[in-house]
Amino acid sequence: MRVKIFRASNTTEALRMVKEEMGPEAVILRTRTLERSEADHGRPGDNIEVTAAVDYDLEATSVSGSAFRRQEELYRRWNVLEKELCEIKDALWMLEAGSLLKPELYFNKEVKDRYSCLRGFGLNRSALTRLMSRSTTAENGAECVTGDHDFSIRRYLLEVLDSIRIGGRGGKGDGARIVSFLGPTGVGKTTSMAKLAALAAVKRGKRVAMITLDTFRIAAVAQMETYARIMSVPLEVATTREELQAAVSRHSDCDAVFIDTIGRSPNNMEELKELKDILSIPEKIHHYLVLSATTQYENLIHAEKRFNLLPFDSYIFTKLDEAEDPTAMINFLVMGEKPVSFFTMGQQVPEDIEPASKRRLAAMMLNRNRTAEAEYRREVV
Ligand SMILES: Nc1nc2c(ncn2[C@@H]2O[C@H](COP(=O)(O)OP(=O)(O)OP(=O)(O)O)[C@@H](O)[C@H]2O)c(=O)[nH]1
Ligand SMILES: [Mg+2]
Repeated sequence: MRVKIFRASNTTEALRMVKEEMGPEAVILRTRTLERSEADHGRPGDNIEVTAAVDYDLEATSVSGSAFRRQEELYRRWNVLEKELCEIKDALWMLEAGSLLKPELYFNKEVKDRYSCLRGFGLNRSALTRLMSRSTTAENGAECVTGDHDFSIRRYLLEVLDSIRIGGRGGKGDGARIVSFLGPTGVGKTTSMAKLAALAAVKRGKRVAMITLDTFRIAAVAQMETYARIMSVPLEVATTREELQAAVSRHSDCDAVFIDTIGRSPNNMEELKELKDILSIPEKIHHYLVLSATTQYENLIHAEKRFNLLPFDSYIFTKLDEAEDPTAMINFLVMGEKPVSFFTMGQQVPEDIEPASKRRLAAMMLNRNRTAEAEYRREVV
């Protein structure tokens, strides 16, 4: 007989796991609800335990007395290992939580659940510290333990989304009149600008003008001229502050003026200062910092720090379609001080852009969470 213990958040799920692993012949020996102290050692939310067994065909498998004893020994060792793993997990938790939490909260089930759920979303240490430092029901002396895994995920997901600012499209109505697109090289500044300019000119019938400061990259002006021709909007080229000022003045009757800038390395402070100087005209410009969702977290933080020299007003995140894992962007937005205005998710102009939304972020995070959960199940079950 082979005996195995399954744990899940509800009986149906546990029975499904039994059937999947041991087949329809499996017999249920015991079903019980775990004590909270026992459930603490397992996955968050798993509080139902089912013990199941299947009979061996003794002849077919030739399980002799000694083989059976060997198997028993293996189960015994497995149980010891499982116990030790739980102890190691607890020790790690204490180590991790030590710098984040008050000691009296280490053993609080809600705090522990919240922490592992947030970590399951891929939040890094900085983002976790920021979120965990907010007060919880546990800190207020109450516990909110429902045992419903999905409920907890939704609850903590909302908490992450609450910490991200959306908007900052440069004012009321259609937003700021003059906007610029700043950022590292190749992130999608020109394409994002073309998308927004096309939406304003073609879809909303606004009077639009485009100005490019990018005479550096070969074919940059030609790229802009093509967009301008398709949209039937005027295009100006400026390389100095005076030329930019003159171009902006020539289009003072436009509803929207879009300024494309040269991609700059965040490491080159000289070039960034030069860009700041060109953009320092008296008219108010809403500066978008354009960043790619495929960029690593540390590089996003670095770019933000350097481009804040301008300073910029809000973010546009591009290439969501290429980012297999959104966590760098999510961590960045949790830590970010500015709001996120737009997401782009493809190369098509103007289709592949949308106002940033918590709904999109939630979908990306849940998708990541589901993938991680599926991998976890494949490994553990
Ligand atoms: N997959 C995908 N590609 C994008 C997206 N946005 C832009 N691109 C592509 O990224 C490449 C670079 O886009 P550009 O708009 O030229 O980038 P840029 O920031 O203006 O580049 P520089 O001016 O050279 O600094 C192009 O091939 C775009 O089609 C997006 O949301 N998804
Ligand atoms: Mg460009």
